[in-house]
Amino acid sequence: MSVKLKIAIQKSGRLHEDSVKLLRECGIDLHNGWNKLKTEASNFPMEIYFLRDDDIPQYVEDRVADIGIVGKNLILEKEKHVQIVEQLEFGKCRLSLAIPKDQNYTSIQDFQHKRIATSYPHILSTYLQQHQVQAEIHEISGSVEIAPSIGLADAICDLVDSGSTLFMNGLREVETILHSNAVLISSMQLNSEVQDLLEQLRFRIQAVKKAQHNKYILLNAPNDKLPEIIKLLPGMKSPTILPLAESGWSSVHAVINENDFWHIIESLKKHGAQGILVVPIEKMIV
Ligand code: PRT
Ligand code: ZN
Repeated sequence: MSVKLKIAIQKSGRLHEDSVKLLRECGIDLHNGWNKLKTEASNFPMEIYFLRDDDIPQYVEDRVADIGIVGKNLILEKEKHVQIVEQLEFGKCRLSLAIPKDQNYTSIQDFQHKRIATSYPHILSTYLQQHQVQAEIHEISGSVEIAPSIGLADAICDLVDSGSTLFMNGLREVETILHSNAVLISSMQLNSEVQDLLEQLRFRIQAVKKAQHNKYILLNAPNDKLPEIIKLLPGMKSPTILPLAESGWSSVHAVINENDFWHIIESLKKHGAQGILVVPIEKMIV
């Protein structure tokens, strides 16, 4: 039987769609298996398990799955024997402490001897210990945000994204404990054939991530301005310069990072660039 890379992803929920999208962007074809618990890729030796996110770290630790995609928050909370092999660009959120919005707040010491409801007791107690705060932690598995209004707790520690859940429940965020995102995790030991497949997948993920951070740019420039324009454009090695049909003009092609994007575009215009086109990159292999 040929070796397959077994990956566990969330069956439904916040990470499901982005996990599937990432596999697709990596050229892995998973059609006709969405409602099952398990499917196979048609063009990569991969088996995909659809699970509750909470179960994924254990499955990977037990090597039922070789790898998985989950929130970093879950990995830090569950402390399973697995390793993070790739940081992913989705599932971004933070784990924060929040209190009723009309209460004063000065510092973390305000939590001394308070009752805090959370689904993250391990991360929270470590954080409180680091700050020498003694508090009563109430572990609850869901709807943490209603705990203060029903008298179960004085404060909560929960995941926050837009902040609207806190707002709607009359709470305000006062401390951020950690920033989280989805991660690719792997069992501690994979046999060498499976490890090779994982490296192939990681290579593709890195190409997708790099492409998302870069844009392909095309512009026209008068030849006498080329030296200055080239200085502004790093490209992958250096920019490509092609002559235009109109004499004295060239077309310049380059790759620029999104962080420098607007700054570079403004400088290019100042230096005489015209007809600037910016195109997304699908994959980028350097
Ligand atoms: O069914 P299953 O057990 O698989 O899913 P789940 O319901 O346990 O998890 P799910 O799908 O809610 O979240 C999966 C992962 O997504 C989490 O472990 C995080 O890594 C990540 N993530 C990103 C979030 C959020 N953003 C998020 N906003 N997880 C939960 N939330 C919740 C939060 O708990 C709160 O209730 O959304 C609410 C806050 O959102 P805002 O936008 O109102 O601030
Ligand atoms: Zn869950």
